[in-house]
Amino acid sequence: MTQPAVDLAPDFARLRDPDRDTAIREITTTIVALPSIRRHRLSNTEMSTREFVLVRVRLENGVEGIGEAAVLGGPRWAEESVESIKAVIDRYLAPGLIGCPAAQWAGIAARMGRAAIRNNAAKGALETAILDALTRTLELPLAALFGGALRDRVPVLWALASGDAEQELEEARAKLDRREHRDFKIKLGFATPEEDIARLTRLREGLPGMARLIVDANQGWSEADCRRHLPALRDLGVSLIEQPLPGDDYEGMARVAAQSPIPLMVDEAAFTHREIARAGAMGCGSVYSLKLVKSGGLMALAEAARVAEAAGMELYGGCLLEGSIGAAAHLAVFASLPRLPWGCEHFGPRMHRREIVRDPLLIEDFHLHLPTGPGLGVELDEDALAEFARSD
Ligand code: MUC
Ligand code: MG
Repeated sequence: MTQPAVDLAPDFARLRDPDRDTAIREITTTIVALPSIRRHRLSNTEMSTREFVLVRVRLENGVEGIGEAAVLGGPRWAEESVESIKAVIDRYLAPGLIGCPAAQWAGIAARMGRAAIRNNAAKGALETAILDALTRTLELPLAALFGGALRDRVPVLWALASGDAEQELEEARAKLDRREHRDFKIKLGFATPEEDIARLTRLREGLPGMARLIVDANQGWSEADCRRHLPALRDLGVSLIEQPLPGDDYEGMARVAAQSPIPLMVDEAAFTHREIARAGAMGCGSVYSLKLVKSGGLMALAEAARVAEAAGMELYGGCLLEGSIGAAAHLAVFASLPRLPWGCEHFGPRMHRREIVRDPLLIEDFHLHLPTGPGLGVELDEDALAEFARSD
């Protein structure tokens, strides 16, 4: 494990009056639409263009921070859409934050909590941009706010989600050949369970170099489907089953988990700390997928990791297909966690034909590398942003 060099002595000379210098002067939001490299299918949504909201925050000292609010194909994976995120930030969150010092980020999170319930993607992106601006001011990497990076790279898997086994085999072989990914997550639930198993069998046979195979049914299976098909998943060497049942079916998840030879991962079922604690206590799964869009802030994401572990769940670095901005935000937290046994799934930066940052995150030797530099460590590409900003 390589220890990155982190300068823990901020240049306070640049902050003669921290509250005044880091006061929020301006918050802007832009909807961005990036063409994907291929169609990405989930049980309840699909997309060929990935839309997200870019949040920009400028402080009184002139420093700018950025954040990304992700959705998957409209208000389908969760209730937020890019339009609702933009409206909630512009109208309900941003006005109350103008003049607030970024240096008092706990107060800012509390203010956002009072201004809007849930709307976690909106709050998460806004907090990211504020913390990016603050840590750029302090000339510290964002991870310093979470105790500092314990690792400079995290294992990263790739998701196979076109539904066409032959295309998926070709895609996975290219990832293996380039030593980018050797763990794969197969999206299930948009076909029948029998078709899912046939596709998985083909992928398992065709990918002898695959290390770890996990599946995500995105709430698309029933309890009976699980009982019928778990033995086949076990025989195919599946390591983890993510959210097979509807998110609110805690009892069903607990019954399936109790009988399953394969660990279950809790995803859509648990957003809040209380939901995480409850899912763990009820035995709904033994792994938890950490996501900014569920926690509603990076501070809350770091807390969610502690709650999940205390409730008996191992940690998995989840995503909502964020690009490099959102992935760098997650990485700042993931890198500071004492344990992250399942690595992460931030393959999103490679899902677009082009990104809106000048320095997309590096995936090499099966790992996603923590960017260096202050703040998030990624810089906006204004030309790309102008090209892909949605005008309507
Ligand atoms: C999810 O449910 O995990 C993350 C990767 C992917 O393919 O879909 C997302 C959402
Ligand atoms: Mg999932």
